[in-house]
Amino acid sequence: MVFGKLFAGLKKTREKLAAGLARLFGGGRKLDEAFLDELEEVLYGADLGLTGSKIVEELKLAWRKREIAETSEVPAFLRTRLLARLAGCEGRLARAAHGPTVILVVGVNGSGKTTSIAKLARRLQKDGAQKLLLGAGDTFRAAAVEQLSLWAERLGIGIVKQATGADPAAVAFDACSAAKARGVEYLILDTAGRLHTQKNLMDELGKVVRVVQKQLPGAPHEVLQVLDATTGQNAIRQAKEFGTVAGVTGLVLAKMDGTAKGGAVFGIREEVPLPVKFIGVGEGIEDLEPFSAEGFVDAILNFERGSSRSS
Ligand SMILES: Nc1nc2c(ncn2[C@@H]2O[C@H](COP(=O)(O)OP(=O)(O)O)[C@@H](O)[C@H]2O)c(=O)[nH]1
Ligand SMILES: [Mg+2]
Repeated sequence: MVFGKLFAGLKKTREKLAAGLARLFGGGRKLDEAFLDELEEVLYGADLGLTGSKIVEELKLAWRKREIAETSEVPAFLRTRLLARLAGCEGRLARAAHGPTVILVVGVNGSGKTTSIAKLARRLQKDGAQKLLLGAGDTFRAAAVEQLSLWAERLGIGIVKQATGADPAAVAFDACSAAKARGVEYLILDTAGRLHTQKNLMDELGKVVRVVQKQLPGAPHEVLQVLDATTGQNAIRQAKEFGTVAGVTGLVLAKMDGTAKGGAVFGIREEVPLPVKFIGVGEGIEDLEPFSAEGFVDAILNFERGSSRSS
């Protein structure tokens, strides 16, 4: 079940946050300044950063205006305000009106790009896509092409590749031509890891995008930036700095299972208007979940489905 996997993948973040919240809400305490300050600390500890502080400010205001009087009303307030900040995030991908839908995957080294591509391909297959094609655009390392080839083989889908050191724009060109010729539904292009500060590599990425655009007008339909969720604040910075340069359309937060820093999603939303589209919850081929704001917030707050939600 979708909900189950997302919930399980957020275990570490939930444990961190829920333990603090349980302590706060467990003791039959009064809603007062001290309570609100402690709440802010708990949220801060779960990497909610600025968002946590802002929500506690909103809560203080509501409390002073007597819109809220008791601690029992706080969880629902938190939930509503957290959800509002994730508006627009959902695990849907843009599609080409006709012809291949092209998804370009970018990000820094080791963030989880190649693995996320395999998982995404698997998910598209399960959703009914018959013809997929991968493009081995990380020509920097031989191992990268091998890694993607292995996944393609396991998934039973085609891959376009060239020798190590080849121009990634040439691979993109070949991959687009093949996608058109073979009537492919989805073409997913891998890229080498790069930092937004590496000008030549960013230029190279620009060239890949231009080649794709020329081959298939309207493409790439998605440019997904993969972020390593375990890096917390660093992931937030990467989203901010990279997104503007590379025309990113959505984010994939990989390795969410390995971190208690899931709250960084909110920090990312504070900094960039990009939607979070998928989260990685493990190393296996099935471990990619479409992002759901409700699923995410309920999982980290430990709200059970059907539990009291006054909003
Ligand atoms: N636990 C966990 N590991 C992941 C996840 N996504 C990727 N990884 C691991 O992160 C490492 C780097 O992934 P890779 O896809 O090669 O990164 P790339 O350099 O960006 O292509 C590999 O060991 C992956 O198995 C995830 O969602 N959860
Ligand atoms: Mg890779």
